[in-house]
Amino acid sequence: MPLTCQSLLQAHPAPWDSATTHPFLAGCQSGTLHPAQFNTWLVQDFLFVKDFTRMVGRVLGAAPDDHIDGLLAGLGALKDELLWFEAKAAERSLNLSTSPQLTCQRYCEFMASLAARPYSVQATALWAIEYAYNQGWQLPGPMPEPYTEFADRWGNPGFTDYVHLLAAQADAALAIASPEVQAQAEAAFLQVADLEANFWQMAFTAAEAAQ
Ligand code: HMH
Repeated sequence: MPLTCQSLLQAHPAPWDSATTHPFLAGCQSGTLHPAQFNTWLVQDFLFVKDFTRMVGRVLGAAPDDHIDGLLAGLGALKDELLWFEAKAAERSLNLSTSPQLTCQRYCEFMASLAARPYSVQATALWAIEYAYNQGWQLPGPMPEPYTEFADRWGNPGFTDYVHLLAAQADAALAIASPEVQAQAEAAFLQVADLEANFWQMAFTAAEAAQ
């Protein structure tokens, strides 16, 4: 039985739950999150998305012909997303010319390291990174203002379709991967889960200290 995105989720429910449910997201939903916590996330996630865009560019470079179209669409959406982050930061008078925190830096280093991995490992990590936000922002239920547009960005039906496409592409690549490479893909999935949990925690606590 080849590894699939679905089998990864079934094999590792606890790490995936930690990646996609966090007091940060619950706090957005209940209105108890402090603006400093949200703003920390916003700035750090902008820095993350810049490096994530570079990663998707590298995944595209390694992709088979029939995956190019979907990845190009993803890159087009990331162009809009970066501009949107800049607009959101400007509304909140946040300075985006700042350094990544250690947790953000570690995530970016992981994404850079994927370049040395086979395409199926890269495709699995890409799916996991996008699915984490697709689920995370939707699981708490409808988000009140000012968070509605943030939840919609990663929860909207078009983005959900894109995540399904990424899963299908990862599954296709995993189906022809060796057991050794499948084991690397599983490890990458677990790393993404861990890095996601840490990213929420970074925003949740770093800003608390700054109150
Ligand atoms: C930390 N993970 C993080 N930020 C994002 N914007 C995404 C995933 C997008 O899917």
